[in-house]
Amino acid sequence: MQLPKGRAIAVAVVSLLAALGVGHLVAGLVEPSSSPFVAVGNWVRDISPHAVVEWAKDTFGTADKLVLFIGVTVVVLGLTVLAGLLSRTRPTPGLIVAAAQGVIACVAVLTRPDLGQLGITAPVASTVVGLVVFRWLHGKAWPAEEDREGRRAFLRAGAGVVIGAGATAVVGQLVGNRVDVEQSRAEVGRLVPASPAPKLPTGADFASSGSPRFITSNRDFYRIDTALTLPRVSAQDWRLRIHGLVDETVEFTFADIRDRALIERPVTLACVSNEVGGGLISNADWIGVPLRDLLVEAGVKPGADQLFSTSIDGFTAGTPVDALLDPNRGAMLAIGMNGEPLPQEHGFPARMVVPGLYGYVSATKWVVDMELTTFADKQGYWIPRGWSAKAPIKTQSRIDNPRDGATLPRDGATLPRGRATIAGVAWAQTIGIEKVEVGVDDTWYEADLSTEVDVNTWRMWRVSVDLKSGSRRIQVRATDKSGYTQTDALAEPAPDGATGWHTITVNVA
Ligand SMILES: Nc1nc2c(c(=O)[nH]1)N[C@H]1C(S)=C(S)[C@@H](COP(=O)(O)O)O[C@H]1N2
Ligand SMILES: [Mo]
Repeated sequence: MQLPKGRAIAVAVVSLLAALGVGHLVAGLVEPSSSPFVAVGNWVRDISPHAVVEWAKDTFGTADKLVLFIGVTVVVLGLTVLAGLLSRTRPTPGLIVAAAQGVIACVAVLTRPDLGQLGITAPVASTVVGLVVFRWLHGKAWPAEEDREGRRAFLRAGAGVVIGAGATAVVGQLVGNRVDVEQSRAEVGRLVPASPAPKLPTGADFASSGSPRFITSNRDFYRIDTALTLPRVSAQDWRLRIHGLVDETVEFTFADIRDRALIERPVTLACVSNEVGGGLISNADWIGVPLRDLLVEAGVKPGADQLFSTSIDGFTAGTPVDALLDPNRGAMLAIGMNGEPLPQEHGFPARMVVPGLYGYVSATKWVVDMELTTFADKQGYWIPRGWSAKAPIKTQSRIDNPRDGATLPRDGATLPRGRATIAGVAWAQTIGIEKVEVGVDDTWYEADLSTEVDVNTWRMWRVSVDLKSGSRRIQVRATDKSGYTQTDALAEPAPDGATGWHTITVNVA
C-alpha cells in the first residue's frame, strides 16, 4: 500500500517546519546566525562561483539577497517534496533525504567563520527533531481514503506540529533579538566630537539645480554588505583586537574609544560595484578616532603591509597599511554618522572609514578584529571572488539632472525655452576635483563647481546650456587636481572599478 502523494508530501513538509522551528529556537539561545536556514543561506552565498554571484548582482542589484533567500527556499522545499514522494511506502528514503539536509546545515554552520563551537547545536537539534517528527507522522499517515478516524488523528498531529514549529520559531526570534541594538544606540546617546567637521559653507551643493545634497542622510545612504541578517552587537559587548605583526596586542572596548578626543570628518564612501552613473556612493560626517593612533599604540612591525580586518559576521577586508598610517589620509575607526551613533546597517558599534579606497577593501562594518599581516599571506572576502586586492577609488562624475530619457524643457521650467541646467556630482577622493566638463553632442562646456569642503568628499557641479530641439546626447567628464581627466574607455566594475563618461540622452521639445 502507498500513501497518496499529497499526504506523503505533507509528512515531509511538516517535519521540515518542525526542524526549522526548533533549529531557530536553539540558535536564538546560542548564536542567532546558526539558525539552519540562515546558515545555509550564508553558506550558499559564500561558496557560489564568482560568475554566479556577479550574474546575480548584475541582474538583481541590491535585491540579490531576496533572490538568494527565495532560491534557497525553493531548493530546500524541492528536496523536502522529494523526500515525501520517495516515502510513499516506507519512511526510510525520506529519512535519508532529511538526514542529508541536516548534514548540509551542519556543514554550513561549521564552515562559517563567525560561528563558535556551540553553533553546531542548532542544526543538530534541527536534524534530530526533523527525523523523529518525520518517522512519527509517517506512522500516523493512513494509506486508505475512507479511514476517517485515521485522517482526523493525522490532521491533528500535523496541525499540532505546525503550531509548535511556529511557536518555537517565534520564541527563537525573540530570544535571538535579545541584544537590543536600538537600546544600545540610545544608551550611547549623542556623540560630541572634540574636533567637529567644518561648518558647511554656503554653496556646498547645487541641490536646487538637481545635484545630490552634500550630506546624505543616514536613511538615504547606500548600503552594501553580505549580511543576510544584520549583526546585532551591543556597545557593551563590543571589543576590537589589534594583533599580528605588532609590538603588543591591544584590545579596546567601546568606552575606550568613546572616551578619546573624537574627531568628525566628511568622507564620501563609494562601492566598487557602482556602474558609471550609478548610485552606490554617498557622503556623511563620520565621528570616531584616527585609526593611525590605534595602530601606533599597537606598534606596527616593519614588513606588515596589510591590515586584515574582520567583522563579527566573518566578512574580511585587506587594507594597505601605508594608507592607514598616512596622517594626511585620515583613516578612521568610526562610531558615529551624521551626529548619531552608527545605524545598525552601517556597522554599529564601530566600522572602518578610509578615504579614497573602495568599501570592499577598507570599510569593514561591525569590525571586531584587525590583524597586521601581508598581502602575500591573506586575502579579504572579495579577492578570491575576482576583485583586485588593491582598489583606490577612481575619479568619476555623474549627471543627476536631467534624467536619462527626459523631455526638456518641462512644463513650468524657469529657464528660457531651450536653455537647460545640467547638474551632478564628481569625486576624486584624497585628490580633489579641479574641473568638470559637460559635452552636448560634441561641444564641451566647463561647469561651475560647488565650494570645496574637503578633498575626501564629492563635489557638485552645474552648467546652463542652450539645447537645440531634438534628441541630444549629454556627457560629463571630470579632471582631478593631479591633472588626470577621466578616460572615456568603458570598463565594467570588476575587477577594480568602472570607468567611462556618464552619458545620457534627452529629448528637447
Ligand atoms: N561587515 C561588512 N562590512 C562591509 C561589507 C560587508 O559585506 N560586510 N561590505 C563593504 C562594501 S563592499 C562597501 S561598498 C561598504 C558599504 O558601506 P555602507 O553599507 O555603510 O554604505 O561596506 C563595506 N563593509
Ligand atoms: Mo562595495
